[in-house]
Amino acid sequence: MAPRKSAKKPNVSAEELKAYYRDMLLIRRFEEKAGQLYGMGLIGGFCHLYIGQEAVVVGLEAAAEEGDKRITSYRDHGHMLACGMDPNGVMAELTGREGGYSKGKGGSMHMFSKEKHFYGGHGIVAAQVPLGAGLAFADKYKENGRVTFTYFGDGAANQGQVYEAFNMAALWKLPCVFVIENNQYAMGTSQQRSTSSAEIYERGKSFGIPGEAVDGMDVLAVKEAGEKAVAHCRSGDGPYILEIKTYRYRGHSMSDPAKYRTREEVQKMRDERDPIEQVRSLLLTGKHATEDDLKAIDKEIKTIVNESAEFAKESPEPALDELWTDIYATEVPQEA
Ligand SMILES: Cc1ncc(C[n+]2csc(CCOP(=O)(O)OP(=O)(O)O)c2C)c(N)n1
Ligand SMILES: [Mg+2]
Repeated sequence: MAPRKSAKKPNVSAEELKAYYRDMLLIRRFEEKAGQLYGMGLIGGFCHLYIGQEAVVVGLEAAAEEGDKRITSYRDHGHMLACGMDPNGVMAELTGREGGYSKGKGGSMHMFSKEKHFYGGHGIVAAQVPLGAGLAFADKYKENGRVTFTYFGDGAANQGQVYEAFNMAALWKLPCVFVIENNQYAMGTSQQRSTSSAEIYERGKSFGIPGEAVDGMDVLAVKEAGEKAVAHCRSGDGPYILEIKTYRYRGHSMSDPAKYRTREEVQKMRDERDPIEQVRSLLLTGKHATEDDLKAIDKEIKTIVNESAEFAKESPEPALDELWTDIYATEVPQEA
């Protein structure tokens, strides 16, 4: 089945469209700044950028309601910004500072926000999938009507624990939207080289889990599919799979020169499918916004991102005695 696309004349207000433009631009500019800070040696450890995939989280957040949960992999900055976490706290965690979401002790892959119902940030491929099913189990148990978005990649979709989670989620009718962010690569391995089926969402069929493929460069298509998935889960019908076909413009992580694909392939995607440009064009051609309106949004985003970088540079390093907090051990050992 061809991936879901949005209608030619989408039924969405100018305010909504502008909000999606703004939210995607925030992620794009934030990630560009993170890339710069990494290059300057201010960010250590792993750093996986989300540039190119912005429409996935922004579209799905548009379909979410207050109290819904989200959990994802290490490529997590976009998810945090899209659910409303503070850019200052995210950037300061990247630079390993006290003002970061994990007090500078977690870094790029390990941030959480109970307030925004964001459950991480997980470095082990697919490990978040059973955890997401567990979050959905808790909500079902509490009968609170909440839904969990469990994000994972095309590479992660080949992990065994995904199918154990599918089985339990289907059996217990858990309110979980399994979101496969198919960006076509798992590190340097393309989907064609690693994955037996072209349509990964179809694997849900053997568990009785419905699903569909979605054009992940089209934020309105993602929102529409997200609304369908959420309604399914909320009505008590169990999990739903969204395979969102997207693309990452940068390497797997900051240390990946991406020699496994051509520059032309990336450039073509940027030129022809960019999710932010698509919304920009909808706004202008539909006369929902003027060039000046968009410039004002660009300026606002630039200010937020610059401020987050300043905060992330100025926030102090964590104090040494913080090494003993937020860990399982409750007592400081007497002898090291
Ligand atoms: C269990 C496990 N195996 C291998 C790795 C190394 N690894 C990190 S990311 C990755 C590729 C995952 O690709 P995908 O799920 O498509 O996510 P993407 O990076 O494209 O977002 C691999 C193999 C790991 N972190 N955990
Ligand atoms: Mg991938």
